[in-house]
Amino acid sequence: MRTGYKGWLVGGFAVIIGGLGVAWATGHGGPISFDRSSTQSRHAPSQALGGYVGSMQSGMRSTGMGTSRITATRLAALVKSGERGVAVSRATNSLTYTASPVTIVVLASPTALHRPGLQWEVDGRINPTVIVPTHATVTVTLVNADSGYMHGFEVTTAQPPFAWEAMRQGRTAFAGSFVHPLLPEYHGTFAFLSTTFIANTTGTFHYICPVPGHAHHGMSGIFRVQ
Ligand SMILES: [Cu+2]
Repeated sequence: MRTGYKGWLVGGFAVIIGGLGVAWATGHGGPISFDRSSTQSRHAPSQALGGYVGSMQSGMRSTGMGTSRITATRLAALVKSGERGVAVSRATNSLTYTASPVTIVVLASPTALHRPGLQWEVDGRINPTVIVPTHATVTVTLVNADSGYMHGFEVTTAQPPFAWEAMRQGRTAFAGSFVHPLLPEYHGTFAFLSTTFIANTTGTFHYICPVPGHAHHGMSGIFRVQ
């Protein structure tokens, strides 16, 4: 029993130290600059909660290398770059991309900027329907614009209504259509991370935040491949 207790204790300290390492690596992340080449990340599809946690943890370990931070000013420029090649419809609240590659900048819960939380903002629209052509190469840059909570990104096969643990309802729709949760706004800087995937299956999917409760409370939108 004593061995088990010690094992638990050592394990607990390892988790705490590991957590501090992540907090240091991300909270005090390097220079504030936007270098797209350094932000590419690919994650294996999360098949179940185990897969989700596994991919999130592997992502967290690489956070120090993969995550950068930008100021609100640079973020505005980044958002502008995501507005190229898209037809915005206010009537249907949709963004239609007709050519590959597709570049999308998604703001998670932008409470630190100007809007209420637990929703997505893409090209100035709230939770818009995103439409991309089949076989398009899609690069999504997730920016956590929330002042208090972590947010991730996933295009999932799950369909609404989304449960508390929405990430258990379906699978990651495409290899790589997942970004692990990023830390919130920190002293006026925003964590961001990109992923690139091929939208190789026609159909109606959804983009969600995989953090428990967030899709349930409104962080979701339609992602249509046609
Ligand atoms: Cu979230």
